[in-house]
Amino acid sequence: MGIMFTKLFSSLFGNKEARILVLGLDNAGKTTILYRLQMGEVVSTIPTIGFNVETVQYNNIKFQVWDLGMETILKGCAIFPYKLMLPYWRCYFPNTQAIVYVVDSSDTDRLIIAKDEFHAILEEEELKGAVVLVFANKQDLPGAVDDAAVTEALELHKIKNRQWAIFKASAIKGEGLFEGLDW
Ligand SMILES: Nc1nc2c(ncn2[C@@H]2O[C@H](COP(=O)(O)OP(=O)(O)OP(=O)(O)O)[C@@H](O)[C@H]2O)c(=O)[nH]1
Ligand SMILES: [Mg+2]
Repeated sequence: MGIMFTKLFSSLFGNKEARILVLGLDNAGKTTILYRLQMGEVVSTIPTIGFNVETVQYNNIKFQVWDLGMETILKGCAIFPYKLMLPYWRCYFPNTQAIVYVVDSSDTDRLIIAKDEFHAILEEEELKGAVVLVFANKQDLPGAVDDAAVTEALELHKIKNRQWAIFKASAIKGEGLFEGLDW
């Protein structure tokens, strides 16, 4: 009876929950996006060591957002650190409904690394069911490429059997982020 009531209450008041992983190369803007969504303001960030987890309430959905600072330990390493770090983060992957992949659209030299690591993440067994939202972030910077260029660089059209979308964003200006969450 209690469970029935909780379910009825949730369906009436739309108390849904979603677990989201925010991933991307170091310096992409993951932590800035997390706090922009949570507090509606820009916080000054330092490279994340470990992870940040926050709850963001939006449109009757409670998003539990995990911002994994995957790169920090091996930053500057010439090999692909994400792939090395994946085994350490796997315990956070189960029950993830969405992956938010953040790209620094002005860091064009590293788009190829961003692509490689993105596809490595998509291969993860526990993340096979998660939808993918890509933020082509830092659109406010002069050298930033647009969403079409990021789509091509990340080879998003190769994604099979899951929903994906890409949005232009500027975490600093607060643009594009809620459009992504709406999706
Ligand atoms: N111009 C501009 N700068 C941004 C934007 N988003 C983030 N930044 C800046 O980029 C830098 C890195 O942002 P973070 O949010 O710390 O990046 P991160 O992805 O969490 O990095 P790690 O924790 O190292 O993995 C900071 O100086 C931010 O202020 C943006 O949309 N535009
Ligand atoms: Mg961070």
